Amino acid sequence: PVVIVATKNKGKVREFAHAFAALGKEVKSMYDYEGLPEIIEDGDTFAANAMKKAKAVGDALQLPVLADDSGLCVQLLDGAPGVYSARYAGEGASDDENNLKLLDVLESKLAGEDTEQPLLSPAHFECALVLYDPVSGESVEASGRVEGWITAESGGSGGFGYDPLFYLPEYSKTMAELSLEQKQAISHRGKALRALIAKLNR
Ligand code: ITT
Repeated sequence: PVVIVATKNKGKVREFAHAFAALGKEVKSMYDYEGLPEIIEDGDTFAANAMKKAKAVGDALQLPVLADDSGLCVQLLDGAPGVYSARYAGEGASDDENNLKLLDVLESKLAGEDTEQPLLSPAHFECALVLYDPVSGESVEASGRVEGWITAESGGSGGFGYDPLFYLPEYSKTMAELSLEQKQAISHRGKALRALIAKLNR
C-alpha cells in the first residue's frame, strides 16, 4: 500500500513517511515519478494551493494523491509570510535564508523596543491537506494549526523550515528540538493528518 504525496519538500516527505509507516503504508513523493507537470502555487489560501498540487499530480498519474500546503503566520507581520513561506527570501531560497530574512524583518520592525527579550512575536503554523481521487473527482480536506512564538534564539536541528525559530512555551523548546514523534503529536501537519484520517474513517 502506497500513499503518493504531491510534494518536493524532503522535510514533509520524512514526516509523512514516518506517520504512514505506523499505518503500514509506504510514502512516495514527486521525486519518485517523472514527467509531472509544473505546479503554479498562486492560490490565496493554503487550502487552495493544496488542491492545486493534489489535482495536478493526481490528474497526471490518474491515482489518488495527497497534497500538503503549509506555512508560518507571524502576528506582528499581519500573518506573513503565510502562503509565501517557502519563498520568503526569494524564489528557491533555502531554509536558512528564509529564517534569516524573518529575523531581519522582525528585528527591524521591533527596532527601538526592548530586544533583551528573545520572544519576538506570537505566530502559528498552518497546514492544509487535500486527498484527491482523479477517478471519482472527489476530494477530502483537513487542516491543522499550532501556536507558538518566533524566537531570536534559534535552536535545534530536527524538523525543517522555520522549526528552529518556532518556540513552544509549553515545552521550553523550539519545534526543531522535538523528536519526529513529538513534533507529529503537536504539529499543524500531525493534527491535519489525524483530522483527515478521521474524516476518511467516518
Ligand atoms: P511542496 O509545495 O513541494 O510541498 P514547499 O516547501 O514549497 O514544498 P509549501 O509551498 O507548502 O511547500 O511551503 C511550506 C513552507 O512553509 C516550507 O517551505 C517551510 O518554509 C514552511 N513550513 C511548513 N511546514 C513547516 C514545518 O512543519 N516546520 C517548519 N516550517 C514549515
